[in-house]
Amino acid sequence: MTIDVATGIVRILKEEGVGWVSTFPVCRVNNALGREGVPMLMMRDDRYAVAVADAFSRITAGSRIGVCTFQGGVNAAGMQYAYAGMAQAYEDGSPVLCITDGVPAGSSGNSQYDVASAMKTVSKWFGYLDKPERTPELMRRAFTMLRSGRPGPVILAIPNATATYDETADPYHPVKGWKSAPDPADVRAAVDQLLLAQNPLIYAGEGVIYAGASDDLRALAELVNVPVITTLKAKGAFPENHPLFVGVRGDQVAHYLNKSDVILAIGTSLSPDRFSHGIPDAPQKTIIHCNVDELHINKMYPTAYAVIGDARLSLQALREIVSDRTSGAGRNAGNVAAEVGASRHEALARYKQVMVSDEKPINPYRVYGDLMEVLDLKNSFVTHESGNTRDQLSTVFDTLIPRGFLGWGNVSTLGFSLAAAIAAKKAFPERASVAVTGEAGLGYMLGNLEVLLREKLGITVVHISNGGFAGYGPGFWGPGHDPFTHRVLGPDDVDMSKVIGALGFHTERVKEPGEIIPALRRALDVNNSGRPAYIEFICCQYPVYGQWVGRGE
Ligand SMILES: Cc1ncc(C[n+]2csc(CCOP(=O)(O)OP(=O)(O)O)c2C)c(N)n1
Ligand SMILES: [Mg+2]
Repeated sequence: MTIDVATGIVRILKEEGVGWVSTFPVCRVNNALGREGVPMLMMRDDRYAVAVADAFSRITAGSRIGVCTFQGGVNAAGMQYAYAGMAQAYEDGSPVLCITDGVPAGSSGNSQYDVASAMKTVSKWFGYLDKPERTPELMRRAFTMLRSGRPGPVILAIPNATATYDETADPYHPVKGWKSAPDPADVRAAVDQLLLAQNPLIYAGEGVIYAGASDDLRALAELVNVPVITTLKAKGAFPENHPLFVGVRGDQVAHYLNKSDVILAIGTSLSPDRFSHGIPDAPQKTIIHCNVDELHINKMYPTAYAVIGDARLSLQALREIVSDRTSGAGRNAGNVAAEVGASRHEALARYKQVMVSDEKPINPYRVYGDLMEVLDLKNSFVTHESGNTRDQLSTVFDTLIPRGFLGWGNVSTLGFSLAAAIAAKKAFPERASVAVTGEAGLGYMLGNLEVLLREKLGITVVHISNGGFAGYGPGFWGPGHDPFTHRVLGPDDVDMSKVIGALGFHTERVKEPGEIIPALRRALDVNNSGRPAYIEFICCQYPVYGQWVGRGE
C-alpha cells in the first residue's frame, strides 16, 4: 500500500511503542500524528518540546524513547530555538528522538543557518531522508542509535513529508537494541587491582541507570565491601540509605576521593568540572574505567584498566570473577560501612541542623527536610534547578530508587526542571512529581505553565523564593566573581503566588516554617486531581552546600 512519508514515520513510531510526542508547531509530521491518533503534548516553545521528550527518555532510562517534533527546513526558527534543548540533551547523553522538516531538494544554501551542520554538532546521529523509500531504513537506524551503545540524541530531517512510497516493500520491525559484554581478560585485570587495593572506591555514573544495573551495582559493592559515590546524573543509582553509600557531594565524598588508591568508575565519563568531581592526584591512583564505549577512556586522566561494555554486563562479569577469586566470600576489609556512616554523619551534621531550623526567612534546607518528610521516597519524583537548588538538594536529598530524583546538567540549562517534572508525570502518573526552583528557573518556565493546566498535569513547583541569584551574591564565589548580577525583584516586590494563581494553579505563599508541611500536603493533594500547584517559600539566601572536588592541580 502506498503511503506518505509522514504517515509511514508515525506508524513506525507506534510500532516502536511511542505513546505521545511533544511538539511546538509546526512540523509536517504533526498532521500525520493527529490523523493516526498519536497524542501530541503541545509545549509553548521549541526548547521545552525537546526538553520534555529528553527528560522522558532519561526518566525511563531509555526503556521508553521520548520523541519530539519542531520546525525546521529553510525557515528553521523553531530549530534555532530548539537548539538549546538539543545541545543540553547531547551534553548529557540523552537518547531522545527529534523529528523536523529537512531543507527540501533545490533549497540548500538558501538560508544563512545550515540545518544539517548545526544539527550534527548536537546529535549522536543526524539522518536526512532523501528518498521516501528509505523511511523504514532511516527509522531503523534511528532506533538502533537510540537503543544501543552510548546514549545520545538522534535527529531525523524530513525534506518532503508528502512524498509517497510502498509501505509493504520493506516492512518495518521494531529494533531491539544491542549490548556488548566486556573482554574477560580486562575484567580479570580489573578484579586483580580491586582486590589488591587498600582503599578502593566505586564511582558510579548514569550509565548504571541506563543499563538497569542498580541491583548489580549494589551486589558488587556489597561483595567487595567498597564505598560508593555517584555522579549528579546518577543520583539514585545506588540506594542512599545503604550503609556503603558515601554521597554525591560534600566533605565525606571529598574525603573518600582523596583517600582512595583505586577508583572503579562505572558508567561515567569521568569529566571533571562539569558539575562533577575531579579525581585528585589521579596519576597516583589506579583508575579502572568501565564504560560502554571508548570515547571517555584515557580522557583527562590516564586509564590504568579499561573495561568496555554495557554497565550491567560489566558489573555481572566483575562480580563473577570476584566470587571465583574469593571462593564466594568477597573482599574482607574490616568495617567499611561503619567508617562510611561516621563520615557521613560528621559531614551532614551542619545540614541536618538547618533542615529542622525555625529561622525566618525560611532556610531552604528546612524546605528540603520537610519535603522528604511528606513524600513517599520510594514512590515520588523530585528534581532541582540550576543554581542553589541543585547544589543543596544534591548534597542532602535522600534518593532511595533510581529516578526518584533526577540530577541533570553536565551543563545545567535553566528551566529544565519543569520539563523533567512533566516527563516524570507522563512516565509514572501515580507518583508525586515535584520541581524545585529558584527565581531564574521560574522565569524560564512561566510561558509553559499553561501546558500543565491544559493537560491536567498534577505536578508541584516548589519555589525557593530568595529574591536573588544566590550563587552570584556578594563574596560567595570569591575573587573573580562579582555581586553585580545578583539581585532581581523578590517576594517583597512581586507576589508570584498571585501571578501564578491567576493562571489557575493552586498556589500558596509560605513564610512560617511550621506551615511548610501542611502546604506541601495540600499541594500534593490537589495534584492528585490533576491540578498543578505552585508553592512559594519565602527563604533566605543560603549558598551553602557540598563542594565538587578539584583535580588537585
Ligand atoms: C540557560 C542558562 N543560562 C545561565 C545559567 C547560569 N546560572 C546558573 S544558576 C543562575 C541563577 C540562579 O538563581 P536562582 O534561580 O534565583 O537560584 P538560587 O541560586 O537563588 O537558589 C544562573 C544565571 C544557566 N545555568 N542556564
Ligand atoms: Mg534565587
